[in-house]
Amino acid sequence: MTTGAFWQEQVVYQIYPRSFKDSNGDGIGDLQGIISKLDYLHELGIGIVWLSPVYQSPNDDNGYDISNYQAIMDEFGTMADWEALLQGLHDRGIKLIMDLVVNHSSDEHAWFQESKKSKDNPYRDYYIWRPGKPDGTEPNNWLSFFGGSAWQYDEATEEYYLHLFSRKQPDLNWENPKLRQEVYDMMNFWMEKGIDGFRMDVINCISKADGLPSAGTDRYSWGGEFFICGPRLEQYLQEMNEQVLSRYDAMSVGEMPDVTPERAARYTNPDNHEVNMVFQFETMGIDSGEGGKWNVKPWKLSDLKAVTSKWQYALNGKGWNSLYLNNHDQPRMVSRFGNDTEYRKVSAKMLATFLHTLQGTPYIYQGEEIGMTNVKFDSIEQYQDIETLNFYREAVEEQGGSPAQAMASIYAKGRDNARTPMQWDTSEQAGFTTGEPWLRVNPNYHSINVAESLQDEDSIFYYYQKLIQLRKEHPIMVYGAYDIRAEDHDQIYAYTRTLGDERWLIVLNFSDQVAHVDLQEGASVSELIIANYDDVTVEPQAKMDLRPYEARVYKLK
Ligand code: TEU
Ligand code: CA
Repeated sequence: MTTGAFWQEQVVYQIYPRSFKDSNGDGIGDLQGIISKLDYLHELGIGIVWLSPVYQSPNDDNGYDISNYQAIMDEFGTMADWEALLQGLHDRGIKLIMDLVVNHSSDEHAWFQESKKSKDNPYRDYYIWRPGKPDGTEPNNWLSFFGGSAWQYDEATEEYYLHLFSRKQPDLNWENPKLRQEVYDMMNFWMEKGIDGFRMDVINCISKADGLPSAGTDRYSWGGEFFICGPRLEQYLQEMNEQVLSRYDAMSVGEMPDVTPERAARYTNPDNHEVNMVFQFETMGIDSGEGGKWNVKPWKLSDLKAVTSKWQYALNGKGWNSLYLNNHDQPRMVSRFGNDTEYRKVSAKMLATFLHTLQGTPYIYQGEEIGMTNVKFDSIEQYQDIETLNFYREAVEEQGGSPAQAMASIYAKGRDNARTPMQWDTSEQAGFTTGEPWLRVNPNYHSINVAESLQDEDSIFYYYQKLIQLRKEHPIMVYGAYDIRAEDHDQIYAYTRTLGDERWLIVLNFSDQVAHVDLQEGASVSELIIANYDDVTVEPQAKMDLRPYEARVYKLK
């Protein structure tokens, strides 16, 4: 195992540029907007920024459909603005990692424009083209992540191309060494500009099984077994590492839907030269029933414990975990795993305590540090996200499902929950823009906003600041081994961390009721490191009562 790397010791902050800060009143967040908030990020204490895509894009999927990997999206600014952003971050000692979206490009990328022209075009094999079945139907039955077939027929050459996401996101063909070289050259272009690494979008989908077999016999079916962690994934990751990452002090985090801890332990083991860490999706799945994310079911603390423990134990001493409970694709964590009404502040702090006291690297998604919540817009017209709109169309218009039920799923799981503009202050549009925002602001910005948080000594913001500071002072928070305690308790999540002779005890109440717990380690507490209620005393005792969403971190004798 590696120790002492910046990507282990620093906390990452994710910026979704479209929703962070608009500098010119067009309603769209931009690079100058981010630049105007660098002191804010510095005050929080984070050490790395992950910037969601800022490249040229027709925005079918808000920048995750890239038409030019080496140009900045006009709406966000210019390359000079981007360079100023990098400089501004580095001046403050903050590193920058860029989003690398190379499972697919936009259909408006020059490569695809060429590729679709003819079967013998030199760019044909940059993408995955196949003839239809003899009866004219799709080459296989795979479903797209965003609903419907993963294949699109193209009249010009009478073949289909594969798109695991939207029709405007054709999959790149990683079997083609020329394509791979283009990707590495592009990555080196950004590394040479001085960035500090990459977050790799759905990177475990780049290797598809030979022959692209159908999944079962249904008309359409989830084909993940044939493209999740496919046969040549590790070969490609090692090649990318060799060609790019190993040549710099670069960080890499691979987004990997459905990855198992066993595989992740391999991919993140430094001996294998693949990636530093992965984003796993198991935690994000604990409130989904049969059929996926839109089938919302209540999550259970026992599942959160089981999944977290599995990942903590599996990677300890072998690889490295990334720690997150929300991002631009997921609902707000305080609404999902905490309580966004009466106990919003205290539960947001409890969840933060959880993330920052596990082994791994914590990721903060913009607005998490002020406890931003999910949103409920009145009608589907007010939503912008392609995944959400496709789901609604399929569920209601195509399958005749109830609009109220579809909206309930969207309220719980829709990606726009996380994409409403950052809430800066109480001025109109939450201080995000002087114009009309591209997506409505959450009406609760009058009480939840950055200005308020910076004035309140007891705010969620200052609690995060303290956690981040503590992490810099105590290697045990970063590296200590995790061990679960009182495993069967249905309100309390307790665990220890151990590094050398040092031991900490973390006790978290995940419920809105007082919880009683008996922990043998409680008898040897010697110091309170941090707590989210302000009157906790340090009394060694095995029996403890924790108030709703209470969090305590103790040092043990
Ligand atoms: O997400 C990949 C991914 O797995 C998501 O589609 C996820 O299943 C879904 O959002 C859960 O609601 C990445 C990006 O983070 C996402 O924003 C992109 O839409 C997607 O890839 C395609 O690039
Ligand atoms: Ca703007």
